[in-house]
Amino acid sequence: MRLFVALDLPEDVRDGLAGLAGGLPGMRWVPPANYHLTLRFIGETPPYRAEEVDEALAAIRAKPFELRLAGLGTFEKSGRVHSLHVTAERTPGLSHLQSKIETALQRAGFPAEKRRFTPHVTLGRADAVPVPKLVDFLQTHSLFRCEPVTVEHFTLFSSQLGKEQAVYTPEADYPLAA
Ligand code: 3AM
Repeated sequence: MRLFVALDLPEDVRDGLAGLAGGLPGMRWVPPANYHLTLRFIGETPPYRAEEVDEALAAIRAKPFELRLAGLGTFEKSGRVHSLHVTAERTPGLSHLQSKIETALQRAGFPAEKRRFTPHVTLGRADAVPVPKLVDFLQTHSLFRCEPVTVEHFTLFSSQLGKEQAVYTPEADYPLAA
């Protein structure tokens, strides 16, 4: 299974984010059901290792926290924008949970994630979006923000890559307790 650890998002936040989708030629918008905030990408994992991942995640103790989504951003590769996202504030609660997950997975024998944690929710992937249109879109929505949400669990997802969109399936939920 191809696994990743993420926060899912409540309906009203999904609705708010879905309101941003549209009006950009060349953007493949993520279906609202697929919105998530990745905490750790794990990748292809055999079943016995998936069980170890589950045990490692289940042992994590962390407190609920407020998630704040505000502002838009893009990721680029070789000077070309490849995705558009809403940015999440790197609050202590979010950073704490992400580093607990990273530590738990390293202890379970997974190699360290080399990329810096940049919390975000991907809205769309860019095929060939005209730059002026993208700049205009980013300016129009620069003040976008969601009501803060209290995060009370995190989730292990499996991902099946499809031709159009990936299918994400929640495999296990892990509560955060005060
Ligand atoms: O949360 P987002 O949408 O930014 O791009 C993939 C998606 O990110 C990312 O994991 C999330 C769930 O699929 N992803 C896919 N392959 C990856 C890899 N090899 C990866 N992240 C890191 N390394």
